[in-house]
Amino acid sequence: MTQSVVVQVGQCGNQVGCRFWDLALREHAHVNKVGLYDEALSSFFRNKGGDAIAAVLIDMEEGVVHRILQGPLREVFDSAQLLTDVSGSGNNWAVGNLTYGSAYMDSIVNKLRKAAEHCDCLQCFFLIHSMGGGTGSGLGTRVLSLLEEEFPDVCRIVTAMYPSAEDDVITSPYNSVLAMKELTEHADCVLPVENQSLVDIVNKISLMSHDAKPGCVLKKESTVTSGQGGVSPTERPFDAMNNIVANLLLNITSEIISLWN
Ligand SMILES: Nc1nc2c(ncn2[C@@H]2O[C@H](COP(=O)(O)OP(=O)(O)OP(=O)(O)O)[C@@H](O)[C@H]2O)c(=O)[nH]1
Ligand SMILES: [Mg+2]
Repeated sequence: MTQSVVVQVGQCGNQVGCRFWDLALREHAHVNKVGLYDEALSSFFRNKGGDAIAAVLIDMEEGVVHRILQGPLREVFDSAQLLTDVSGSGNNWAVGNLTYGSAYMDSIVNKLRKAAEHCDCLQCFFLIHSMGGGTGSGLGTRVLSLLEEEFPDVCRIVTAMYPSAEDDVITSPYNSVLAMKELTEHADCVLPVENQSLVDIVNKISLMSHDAKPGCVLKKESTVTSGQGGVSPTERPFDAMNNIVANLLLNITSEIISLWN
């Protein structure tokens, strides 16, 4: 019984989303050594028409989604769940929200409906996106309003990554303000995550694990500190930060899942 569908939009949404799937699968493999499809998996994975992750991946650039498809996670994504364009939204909220939002509206709605059809008891959509980029903030919030129109009774939980003060994207404050208005109108619950705080946490963790004293609560190969064994063979920028978010989401959703089961 699949109960949640994850919608990952833009570079950040897809990178964080994939980190989440990676950790969820590794955590499940740790407790279910024989790799059987069970009730715990059924909250996010469907077992009809082949095992697949209950997710829709959207990015108006191809790079990130293509990289995901070259890694081990390609086995668990259905190509019908992916939507990409070539040039991205150029860090412009309006291009994501209005230009791509209108051009791809039908195809996004079809993919969302298809994902929902595979669920016996759909309870929740999890949207993951950045507030600073054009696709994540613009198209991401357009998807949110489409979800409200199409599935008014299904809960919409948004994980929104806020830019740090020294963000490279010059338009990120504007994009964030425009996206924030949409979140207040269309989301049921927003988990705001600030990139600067993630950087601070990563630095603190790295300090703790480097001068690990006896009795230190942090294990060396903990999934909080390292993405080792995960989807990408080498650590990429944002990986350590995204590990923190993926752990946060995993902890939150395990609560929801255990309540439902
Ligand atoms: N935490 C985190 N932040 C990210 C990641 N990738 C990008 N960002 C942040 O997200 C903002 C840029 O948004 P992106 O998600 O790259 O942009 P996009 O949604 O792909 O939109 P366009 O590239 O304009 O089409 C900046 O504030 C970046 O610092 C990531 O993997 N993790
Ligand atoms: Mg992009």
